[in-house]
Amino acid sequence: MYEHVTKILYSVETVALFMHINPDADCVGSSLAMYKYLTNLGKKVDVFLEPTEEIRDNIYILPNIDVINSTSPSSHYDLGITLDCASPTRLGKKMLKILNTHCEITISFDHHKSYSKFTDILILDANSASTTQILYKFFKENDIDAIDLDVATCLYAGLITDSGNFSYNSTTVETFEVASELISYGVDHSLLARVLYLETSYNAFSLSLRVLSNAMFYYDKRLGVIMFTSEDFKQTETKLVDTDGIVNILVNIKEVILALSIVEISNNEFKVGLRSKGDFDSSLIAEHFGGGGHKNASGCKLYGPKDEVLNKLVSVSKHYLDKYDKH
Ligand SMILES: [Mn+2]
Repeated sequence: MYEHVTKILYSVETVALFMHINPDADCVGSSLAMYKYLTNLGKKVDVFLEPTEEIRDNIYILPNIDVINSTSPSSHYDLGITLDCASPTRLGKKMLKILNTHCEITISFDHHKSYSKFTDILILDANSASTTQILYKFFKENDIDAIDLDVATCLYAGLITDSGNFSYNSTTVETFEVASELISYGVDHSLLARVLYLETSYNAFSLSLRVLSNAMFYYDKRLGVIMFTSEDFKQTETKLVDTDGIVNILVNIKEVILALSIVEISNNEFKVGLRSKGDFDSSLIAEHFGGGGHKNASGCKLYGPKDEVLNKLVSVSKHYLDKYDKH
C-alpha cells in the first residue's frame, strides 16, 4: 500500500519533520513517533515547529520532546515530511519556506477531510481517527522492527486525544485494533489518558470558570458559545494553549448540538474552535469562514470587531442547524 514511500525512505539520509502551528497531541505525537522511527532506521532527523508557537504543558510527557527545534535547519534535506497539517498556511511562514526550499522531496501524512495539497506526495486517510493511526499502519508495513516503546507511546498519544478518548465518530474497529497493538509495546495508557486527556492546570481551570460562567446559548440551547478575551487571559495568567478542551464541556451538555469557542488572538482577530455531536458536520461552518477540519471538531479564523464576529458565527450556525433539523 505504501511501497512508493517505503522506496523513498530507503534512499534518503537526512529528513526534516514539520509540525503545524498551535500543535496538538496528534501533531506532536506523530512528529516524535516519526522522529524516533526514522532514527531507529539510521536516518538523521530534525524536527521543526514555527518558532513563535508554543506546546501545551501536558504534551511534554511525550518522549524525545526536547528534539523539537533543537537544531537550526540545515541548507539541504533529502526529504521533508509534514504531519497532521491540512494546508500550507498551517505550517507557519518560516517552516513553509524551509519545506519548499531546503527539501528535495516532500511528503504529507494527514487525516483531515478538508485538505489542500502542497507536497509532492500525500498520504491522506480522512477515515483515520488520528494521523498517528495512519503512521502506525505505515510503520508496520515499512519495517515493524523499528517500532519501539517511544514510538508506540507517541502514536498512542495522538490516538486518544484525536478520538476523544475513543468516543468520537471517527473511532473505528481499526482505531481499537491499532490501540491494542500499541499497548502491547508496554504503553502506559492510563497515565497518558490522565495527563493528556483529563488533566488541567489550576490557571486553566480558573480560565474555564470565568468563560463558562459567561457562556451564551442560542436556538433552544442547540448552539452554545464561549468567548475568551485578552482580559480573561490576563486575569488568570493563561495563554491560548490553556483554552484547549474547555469547549468540550459545552458540547457535552445534552441540549447542545454545536459548541463554539471564540478566542481573541489580537485586536480584531479571533480563532474559532467548533465542536459538534453525531452527524452534525461542524467543518462546513469552518469551511464557510475559510477554515476546515473534521466533522465533530474543526476550526477557522475571523477578523473584525468582537460583536460582529459573534453575530456572523451565530447566524451561519443557525443556517446549518436549521438544515440539520430538516434532514
Ligand atoms: Mn490530528
